[in-house]
Amino acid sequence: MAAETPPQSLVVLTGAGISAESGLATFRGPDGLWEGHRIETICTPEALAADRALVLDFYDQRRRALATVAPNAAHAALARLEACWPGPFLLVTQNVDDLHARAGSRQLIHMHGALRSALCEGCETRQPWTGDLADAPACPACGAARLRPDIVFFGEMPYHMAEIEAALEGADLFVSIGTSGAVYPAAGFVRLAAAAGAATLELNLEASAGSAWFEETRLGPATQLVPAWVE
Ligand code: BJW
Repeated sequence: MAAETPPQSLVVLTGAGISAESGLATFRGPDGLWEGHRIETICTPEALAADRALVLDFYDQRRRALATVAPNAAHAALARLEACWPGPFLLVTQNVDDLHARAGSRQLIHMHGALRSALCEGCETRQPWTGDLADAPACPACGAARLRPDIVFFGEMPYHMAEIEAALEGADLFVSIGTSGAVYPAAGFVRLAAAAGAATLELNLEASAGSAWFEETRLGPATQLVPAWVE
């Protein structure tokens, strides 16, 4: 009797490119500067300490912008894929928007944090947060310390790394969508997955810093490439 083939394990990584056609700016494209600042200079613990108002304003503006955008065909296709995928499935996003969840994705890790969440600088409690942080009261949990954006700054450890690395080590297929491959550790995921024996596919508008590591790269807008790959 032939042995049954086990269901394939899939890990998908997404970046800012998947939300670009929903109207959210990417970081390193032509519209990637915010009031003259690069993300590498705003998104650091040092910047928060030196100019707290600037950093809070940056994230307050982006949190408000979430109310004006909606998931696109690429987010929707990934949610459909998860619903019918027969094996282990994990969607890891570097994005701090909530468009994957609003499209229906559930096996989802926000490795760089979330705009609609606040982190206490004292007790490190996280709580859902939809308003501005610039004028937020002290942390409701400990009543003492200040709240900051629940965002992984440069030099800080991305969230859920052990779970992500375990999924990559067991993956049969790794797919990267709309990310430049400029920021680690996410930029190294393709090499971890390939070393574990996974097939690797990149879907991006243009060739990225990591393209050479993928077995296959398909170029085009995510709203076309992702539904075409999923169906
Ligand atoms: C489309 C499209 C369409 C457009 N359709 N596609 C030297 C060497 C190596 C590493 C380091 C180094 N010095 C420091 C480091 C580490 C550092 C790092 O990587 N720095 C680099 C700048 C070199 N990393 C860190 O500090 C991280 N922590 C860390 O490493 O901890 C230690 C550790 C050790 C061991 C294991 C684990 C950890 C933390 C990184 C935090 C990143 N934070 C940010 C901001 C927070 C979130 C936010 O404000 O939104 O995360 S930076 C920013 O870049 C954001 C993104 O998630 C991230 C990646 O950007 P992404 O998504 O790729 O966007 P873009 O704009 O770069 O690219 C968009 C792509 O889409 C492009 O390719 C377009 O072509 C494409 N596209 N339209 C399809 N319609």
